[in-house]
Order: sequence, then structure tokens, then C-alpha cells
Amino acid sequence: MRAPRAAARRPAPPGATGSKSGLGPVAKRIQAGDRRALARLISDVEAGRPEARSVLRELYPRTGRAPIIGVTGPLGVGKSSLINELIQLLRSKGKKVGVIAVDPSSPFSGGAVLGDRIRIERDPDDTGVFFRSMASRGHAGGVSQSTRDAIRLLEAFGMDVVIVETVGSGQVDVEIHQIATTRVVVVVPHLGDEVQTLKAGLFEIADVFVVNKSELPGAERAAKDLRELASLSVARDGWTPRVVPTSVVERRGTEDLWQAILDHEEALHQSGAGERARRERAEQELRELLLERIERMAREELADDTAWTSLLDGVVARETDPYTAADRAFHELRRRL
Ligand SMILES: Nc1nc2c(ncn2[C@@H]2O[C@H](COP(=O)(O)OP(=O)(O)OP(=O)(O)O)[C@@H](O)[C@H]2O)c(=O)[nH]1
Ligand SMILES: [Mg+2]
Repeated sequence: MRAPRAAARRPAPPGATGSKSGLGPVAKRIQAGDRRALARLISDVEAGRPEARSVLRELYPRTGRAPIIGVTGPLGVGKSSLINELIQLLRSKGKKVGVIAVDPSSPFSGGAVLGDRIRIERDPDDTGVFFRSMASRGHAGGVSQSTRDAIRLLEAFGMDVVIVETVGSGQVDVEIHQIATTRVVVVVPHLGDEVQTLKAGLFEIADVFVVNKSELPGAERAAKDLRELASLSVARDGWTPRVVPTSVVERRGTEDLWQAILDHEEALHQSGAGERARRERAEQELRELLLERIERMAREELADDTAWTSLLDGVVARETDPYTAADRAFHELRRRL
């Protein structure tokens, strides 16, 4: 586990509060809409620099209100293109949007997605949009925590909606999807094996299915299959997953997608499921943060510890089995702490 890194890049602004707003200088800059401060702080979050935590502590009470939309699905189904469409729609409604792309294979660059067929230009000076790509590896506190923290910074910055894109291929997606308030899974016509994948994992956590590229043959069939699957699944808190066909090339369906998201957010509110989900997310985060500390503490305690070394020697020599050794180490740690 990492050792806390020294604040090498610039002097750490200590959680200097005491001003009228109760915010330190960095938190104030975030709230005032300083993009460079935001970008720098997200980098700090990724690197696990301690000064980021102090700003997050200050900003926490001001976060937790924006819808967090998780968008996932297999490689190349058009997630980024769809997000671009959503951004344009939301900007036309005067809403500010933050986007985090985890492990993007088609990076957001300069406010445009470079697809081979679609290139959507956006005003690079539009301060109502902020993109950030993040790698799922190399995060000091794990990608889930970095994502949570980045979302909070975007919210404190003033974003009304935050969208998180991940490539639907594993545990990271499920974890990040769990951070979202509305989970969107994007697929394309001719699902084939994808339906299996969806059944296996993402299907259970989708609130809205998008069948993108629906100008291609087979789109209606795919939507029908998904609707069937959705109706067979147990409605969670009175919500049956919605299926929305879209086509970015024909610029269709984005309004329906946004409406489905809004309907889901409203259903969460009405049924009380949103409140429960908030509690579950808080508990999950607290658990992760606590476990991280316990693990670090244990590692530090065991490093260069002679009793630990001799336990290890015993296991290697097959004088002690690893189960007994782990039990002893556990009891010894508990005794000391
Ligand atoms: N025919 C068709 N092509 C589309 C549509 N939407 C996106 N595409 C194309 O699909 C390709 C992938 O689009 P992206 O938006 O990068 O897809 P993605 O899911 O974000 O891809 P990854 O992030 O790499 O997983 C690009 O060539 C797009 O131009 C659509 O509705 N119809
Ligand atoms: Mg993408």
C-alpha cells in the first residue's frame, strides 16, 4: 500500500477555513468555477494526494444533489457519441454537464469525439461542459473512490448533471455503475453474445437500455428482445428497465433517452428507493474507506515484524499451515490495536 506522498508539486493549502463561506482557498476556487483548479484537483484525487482530501471534506456538504448517470456497454457501441448528443441537449436546456470517461478507448479530445463517421464539434469555450478521462489503473485509493471524488468536485464546480462512461467489460464497470443514480447500458442491434453478457452482469443493474445504431437492421428485434427480458426481470421498487432506441447518425432518440433518465430519477424519488440507494452507496463507500485504512494499518504493523517473519518461516518450512498462521497473526494484531 502506498505511503502518503509528500506534497511535492505545490505547497499544500491546508484546509484553511475560517472565511465567511467556511471554505478554504482551493474549495472556493472550485465553487467559483475555476477550471484549472478543478482539473488540478482531479489529478490530485487520482494520485491520492492528501491535500485533495481536505478540499473534499470541505465541499462534501455541498454535493450529492445532481443526477449521476452511468453509461456503459461493449466497446464501440456509441457511448461517447450518445453522451455528446446528451450534452448538446442538456446545454440547450441550460444545464451544465460534467463527463468522466473511465479507460476511454476512443478518447474525448478537445471537446470532440473522433469517430470515423461522426465528428461532433462543440464550442471549446463553453464553460458549461467539463470532460475528464481517467485510467482505471494507478489510482491510489482505487478507481471507485477516485470516481466518487471527481464526481463531487464536478458537482461542487456547479455541474447539474454528471455522466460517467465506462466500457462494459468487467468488475470496474459494475463498481462504477453502482456509484450512479441512473444506470444506462448501451447495446447495438444483433446482440448475440452480448445478451449473455448482459444477463451475466450488467443486466441486473441497468435502469435504461439504449439500442444505439438503431438505423441498422435488426434494431426493432433487439429492442423487443430487451423489453421482454426487462419485463421478465423483477421490477425493482416499481421500476421496470426502459428500452430506448437511438441513432446518432440520424440524430434520433436522445430526447427519449433523457426523458427515460428523468422518469427513473423521479421514480427513485417517489418510491423512496433513491433514499435507500443513497444510504447503500454511503455505506459502501464508508466500508471501502475503512477497509483501506485497516489494510494499511495491518501492513505497516507487520512490516519488519519478527513474529510475522517467523510465522512466515514456519509456513514455508511446512511446520505451520497458513490457516493457523493467519489466525495467529490476526489475534496478535487485534491484541496490539
Ligand atoms: N451507424 C452508426 N454508427 C454510430 C452511431 N453512434 C456512433 N456510431 C459510430 O460508432 C463508432 C464508435 O462510437 P463511440 O461513440 O466512440 O463508441 P463508444 O461506445 O464510446 O466506444 P468505446 O469508448 O471505444 O467503447 C464510431 O465510429 C461512431 O461514429 C449510430 O447511431 N449509428
Ligand atoms: Mg467511448
